[in-house]
Amino acid sequence: MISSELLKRFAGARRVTVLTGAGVSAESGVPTFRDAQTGLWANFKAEDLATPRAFRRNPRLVWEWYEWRRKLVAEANPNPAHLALAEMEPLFPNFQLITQNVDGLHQRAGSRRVIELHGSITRTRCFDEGTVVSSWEDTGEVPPKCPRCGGLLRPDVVWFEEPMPQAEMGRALAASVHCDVFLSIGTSALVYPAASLPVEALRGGATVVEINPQRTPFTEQAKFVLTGAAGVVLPELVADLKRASRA
Ligand code: BV8
Repeated sequence: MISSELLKRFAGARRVTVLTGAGVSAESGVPTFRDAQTGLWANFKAEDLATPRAFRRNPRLVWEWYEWRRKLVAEANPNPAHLALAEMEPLFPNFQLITQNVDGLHQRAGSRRVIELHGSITRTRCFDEGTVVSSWEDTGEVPPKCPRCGGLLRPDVVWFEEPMPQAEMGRALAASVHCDVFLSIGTSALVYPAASLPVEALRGGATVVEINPQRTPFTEQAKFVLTGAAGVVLPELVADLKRASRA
């Protein structure tokens, strides 16, 4: 049940900012980074594969890991959490969704105002040029080569120890510092600088809400903690918000 106190904070809110993590895609069957890797990836940790060093050391292994994830995501569907966030967007004059996820499921659920802090595995770029490549000749080489410069292709994501995309980070920071309500959903709050956004929202005076079945390092700083799965809590929250807006 969403508390009347929290619904009151939403009632007075014009600017709502949401940060999502891998937990929002968990109910779509996309494993989170905290989940142990399965199958042939069981012996690898995500943090050890999602780095430029790993790619330089073994480009084929890293490329094949992303191919496996790309297929998983292509077969996945947005779940009630993604759909509820898409329904929440038009309820507020100024709504901004910031995601750490690279699966593109928010956009497929209908969310339009999405900042992808860590890029997207639905896009591929040249490791050397840094520019996105939309098609390439399948010569059977793994990873495939850039059609322009012959460099290796890589997923268009931000790896650990790679700098954040400046524009996206700037917009995410502004949307976090200047908002009335900030929702931190399905994130372990362990990866920086994304994990600093809820703290920036607190500093900016926002009502900060955490939605997660588990506690995180941020839980005790949150003003409201909704303990549960995003796919259960968010549809209930959006139904209450819609009911309140009709009252
Ligand atoms: C940067 C894309 C600076 C790739 C990702 C040394 C040098 C430089 C930087 C560092 C360094 N040492 C540490 C750092 C900082 C580093 C970092 O934070 N490391 C961590 C490991 C400590 N950060 C970086 O490197 C960042 N860059 O700092 O740049 C710089 C400047 C100049 C030059 C060089 C560097 C870049 C970080 C981006 C990494 N890329 N993703 C890919 O996806 O393959 S991060 C990746 O992991 C995800 O995107 C996500 O952000 C993160 C996982 O976090 P979560 O999303 O929170 O998911 P997680 O699995 O952790 O948790 C799931 C949660 O869901 C849990 O809480 C669970 O309870 C909950 N849950 C489960 N089910 C549900 C649920 N919740 C709701 N409903 C459910 N049903």
